[in-house]
Amino acid sequence: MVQRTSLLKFIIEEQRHHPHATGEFTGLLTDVVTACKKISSLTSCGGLAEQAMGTAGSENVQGETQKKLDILSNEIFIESTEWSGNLAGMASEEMDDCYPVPSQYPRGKYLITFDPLDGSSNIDINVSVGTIFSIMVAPEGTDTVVNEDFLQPGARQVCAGYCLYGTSTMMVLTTGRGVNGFTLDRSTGDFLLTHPMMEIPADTNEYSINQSNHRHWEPAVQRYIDECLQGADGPLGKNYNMRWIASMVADVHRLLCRGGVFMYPMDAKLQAKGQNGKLRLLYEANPMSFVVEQAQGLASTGRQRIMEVQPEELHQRVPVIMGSRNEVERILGYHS
Ligand code: AHM
Ligand code: MG
Repeated sequence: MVQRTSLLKFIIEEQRHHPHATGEFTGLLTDVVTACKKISSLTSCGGLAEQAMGTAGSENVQGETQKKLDILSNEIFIESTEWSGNLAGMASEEMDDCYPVPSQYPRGKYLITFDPLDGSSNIDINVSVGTIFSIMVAPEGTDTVVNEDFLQPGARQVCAGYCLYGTSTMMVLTTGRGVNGFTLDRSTGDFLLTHPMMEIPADTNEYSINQSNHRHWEPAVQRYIDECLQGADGPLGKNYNMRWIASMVADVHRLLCRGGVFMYPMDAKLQAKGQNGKLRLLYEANPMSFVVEQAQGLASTGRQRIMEVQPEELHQRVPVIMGSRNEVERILGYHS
């Protein structure tokens, strides 16, 4: 039988590369893993968990309808991570403001931002969803955490990753030393290393975009997709394939496994609503950019490296273009 490294063993071995590590980070990551296992168990019940299905009758701060599972997953994430003394505070797509760790618990040095259940429009139809998270260090000298403490560029993340609730449950993460993927073994409850040092091929012939927004896109994106559609007869000289799951975790996971470009670019429809993109910088774009860059890919707004964007507010949105290096470079060339 193949002997696979467990995620816990992997994290502890990683810790040994940092001689001054106190174990706080390892503790935090262990709590994140627990949260994701619980959310995995909940989402896999599907229609059997009737009390968890459907809309919650509320909207988040961004005016989007919240599903009951969005709120339950958010609660699970908080309960699993707030108590152990590793965190100073958290911020979530599903909460208006940040959540400082309650005073009855010791305060740690880390901050975490997360989207507890990304792609939740897919819940009711039994299609893959996921959790995305990003860990950074709280600014020194802060007592009670405030929203401004989270406004750090993605380049300052110390760890980021996602958990994909698909045909199998997978945790994929980076601490800045490559990207590793672990699959949940349901018989033991362990995540085991199945995808070591994931690398995105530099070239691809697969793209992922909500093509129904074509008429609203900027000319650079329209040009690129039009050229893909021309296939071998057009300037790109090869045939392309298109995939759109409408679940960022699943769409980005695919490009991590076999290459591709994922885009949620700026468009006139979003602009008319006063939005600078669809996806959120702190909960979606930054963590996924860290993972993609660590797997040799690129992640950009079209005009700037996503991880260099200075966040100005907690729920800020950005255009996202990420994936196979050569293809993303081509699209960036069209923007300039
Ligand atoms: P969510 O965080 O509310 O689930 O929204 C983010 C999701 C992404 O997972 C996905 O890429 C995108 O929204 C899908 O958008 P669309 O509905 O335009 O296809
Ligand atoms: Mg989301």
